[in-house]
Amino acid sequence: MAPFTILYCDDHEADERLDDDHLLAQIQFRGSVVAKTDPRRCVIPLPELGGTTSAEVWISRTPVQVGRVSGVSYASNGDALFLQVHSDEYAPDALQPLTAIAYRRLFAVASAQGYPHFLRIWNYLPDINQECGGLERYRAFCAGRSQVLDATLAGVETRLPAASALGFPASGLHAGDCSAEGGLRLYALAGREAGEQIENPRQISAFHYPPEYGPRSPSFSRAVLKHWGGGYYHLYISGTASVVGHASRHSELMTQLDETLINLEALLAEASQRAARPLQPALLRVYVRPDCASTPLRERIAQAVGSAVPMVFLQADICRQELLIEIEGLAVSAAS
Ligand code: 3EB
Repeated sequence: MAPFTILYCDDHEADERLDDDHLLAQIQFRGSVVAKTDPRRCVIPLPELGGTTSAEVWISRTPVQVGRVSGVSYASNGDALFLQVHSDEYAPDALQPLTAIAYRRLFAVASAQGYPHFLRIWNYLPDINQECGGLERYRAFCAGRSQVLDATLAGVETRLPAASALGFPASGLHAGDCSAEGGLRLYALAGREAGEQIENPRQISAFHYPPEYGPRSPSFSRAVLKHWGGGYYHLYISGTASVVGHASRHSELMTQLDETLINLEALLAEASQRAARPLQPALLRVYVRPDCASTPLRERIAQAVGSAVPMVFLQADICRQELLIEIEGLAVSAAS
């Protein structure tokens, strides 16, 4: 068996799960502040489409130990480490050094805990598309991230974790301001041994994007295939959008969705070949820009992946202005 499984549940169940020492992590999607703090609980300030409030929970096979050091909260179960860091932004035009510091802390804590291999990192930041100090904030974030990953990962282009990077509007923002609210929120999964980096044959690797997308290209892999032993595989799928080669394709939501689904299918085929067994989507997280309706999206995605795959729809700003939708998720081998 894999050392943990991932599922979606409602708010109430998520609260109750905090009493369980087999809870490895819990990701809550919501705007409001949550009273209970717990190293395993991570709040992502993205509202769900349709007003429901769900959470993602990682359930461990064995009991979990938790801790907090250097501003990083973590939980581990002997095979996998969950960790998170939230950095306030005192100066919104200093996102690059702030990102670099957050990444250094994550890597230091993961290594000290004995889980030096990052499999998957989630990144959330306010006003991701806003220009600040002459550079779009997403691009400043990418610069800080690559600075640390290039220095930390030996053979960086074959060892990159899967990732997502999404934005949310900062509250109390005045028109034209760069915001200092909300802060940078990262959470991650690390392992004792490395996973296998997977790239998408339809897409240029993000770390090879040409300079028109920013001074430092985005340091992430399209997916990471992790063999947890005994034929059990997890495929951690990065945020996948309507990008072919390095270019964004289509201006309409539904056509972007179709292209995204083709990208996901190609990625799954590539990973299944590497694993020498079929990998099936187990759950999907769909990010859409605000004001998009989820119903036609849900139907179309269910057509492609099957109606049994749980999905959560979140409002978010995608890291390229023109992209309207991005899908990430977990795929597993038959009996994980
Ligand atoms: C793309 O394909 C879309 O910077 O970590 C997707 C997933 C995207 C992760 C990141 C960016 C990131 O380039 C954007």
